[in-house]
Amino acid sequence: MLRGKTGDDRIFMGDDSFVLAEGGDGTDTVAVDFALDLTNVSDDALSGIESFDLGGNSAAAMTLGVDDVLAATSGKNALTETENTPVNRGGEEGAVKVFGEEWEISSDQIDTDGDLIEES
Ligand SMILES: [Ca+2]
Ligand SMILES: [Ca+2]
Repeated sequence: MLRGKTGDDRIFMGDDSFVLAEGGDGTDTVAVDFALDLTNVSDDALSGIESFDLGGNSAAAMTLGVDDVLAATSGKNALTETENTPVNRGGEEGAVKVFGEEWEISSDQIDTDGDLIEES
């Protein structure tokens, strides 16, 4: 189990054997350096996460569905000031895939230095 605290946490994930990663309060980042498929992970596994960092390894990638976005973000994101909008930092182009027609990945429009995964 990886559990963040009230401050801004950086949670490193080296493989998908984690059971739980709770960001808690604050602006929390999950750093991923492998191909993470959140559609194969319980929706309970991530919570309170505001951003993902795929910049540490060229193999880093992430696949996620709408359920995963909703589960991981746990409401309003302090980075984006919007609901259920995680930020992706780093990674190769196309490294993040989102399933669900109503969601898209858009370039940063605000000062978060990343791509937003948001409702379109
Ligand atoms: Ca935290
Ligand atoms: Ca958080």
